[in-house]
Amino acid sequence: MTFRVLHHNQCFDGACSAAVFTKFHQECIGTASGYEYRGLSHAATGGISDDVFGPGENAIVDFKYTSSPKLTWWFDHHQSAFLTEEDRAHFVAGQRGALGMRQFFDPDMISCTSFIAAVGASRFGFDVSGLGELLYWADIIDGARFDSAQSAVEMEAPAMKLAMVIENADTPDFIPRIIPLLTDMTLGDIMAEPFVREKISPLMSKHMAAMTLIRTKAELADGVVFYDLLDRPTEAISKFIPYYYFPDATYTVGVTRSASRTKISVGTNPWSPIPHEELENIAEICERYGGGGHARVGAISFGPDEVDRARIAATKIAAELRG
Ligand SMILES: [Mn+2]
Repeated sequence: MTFRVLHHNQCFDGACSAAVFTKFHQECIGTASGYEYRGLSHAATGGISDDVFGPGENAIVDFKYTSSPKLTWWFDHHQSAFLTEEDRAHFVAGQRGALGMRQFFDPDMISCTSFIAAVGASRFGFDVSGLGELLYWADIIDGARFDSAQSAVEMEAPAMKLAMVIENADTPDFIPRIIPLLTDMTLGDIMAEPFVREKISPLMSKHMAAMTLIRTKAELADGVVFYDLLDRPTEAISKFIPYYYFPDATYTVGVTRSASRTKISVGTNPWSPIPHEELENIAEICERYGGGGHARVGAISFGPDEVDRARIAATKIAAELRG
């Protein structure tokens, strides 16, 4: 039966997680006749609907837990993986039985991709020797471990351009087409595929426009860059642009909207000299407003018509981080 792999949508680590999970499952478990992919996005309403699951086995990778009995495999590394304490308790209870070898959670892993590879290798004898480039870049990109704001924003490496193309995927068949290539080809060769290559130059132009927008609209005060782009719909803006123009900033709070949602993005400057233990926990702040994420970056989604609510919340979060 076809195995459905549900992955964090429009996310480089989500796509790489789906690819590495598939290779792992094929080589170490081998019970599926084929694999299909579907992206999951954070909705303002929060939960995962049972409609997303297929009739056979289902895995969720790099995305929230759900107590649905349709979920068989699960890998996540997000601090906010459990929507409720009931979900967490359900996961913990499952760990004592057979699901302990099917469902895995470790918020200390940099990327879900390297988490799947590590669990596969240590518990199932998965051979990860051909996955070096993919695991390296999943950690760099998902962990925001770039050498500099310049390398993150100027995007010279093929992995960076591929991540941009995945983050901006505009049709539901695009990421499922890329996933099987990720464990089969080098990232440079995937970039050269015509269906991928044609996406790059329009996105690079938008990226340049986003840079101009942040340069002109963002303001730095007391270590926090704030930008409000609610006057126009904008597509995904690289979270590193603020630090390219404001290298002395510690945090960024930005509020943007698209046709489907209004979004607050909160981040920490990855190149900040401030020791980690002195930084605010961004996931905790976002959770208070109904969002989530990691210790260093997080987000809160609102409905497309909740512009005022989002603006007020963003202003409060910026004030909190400044204080
Ligand atoms: Mn991830």
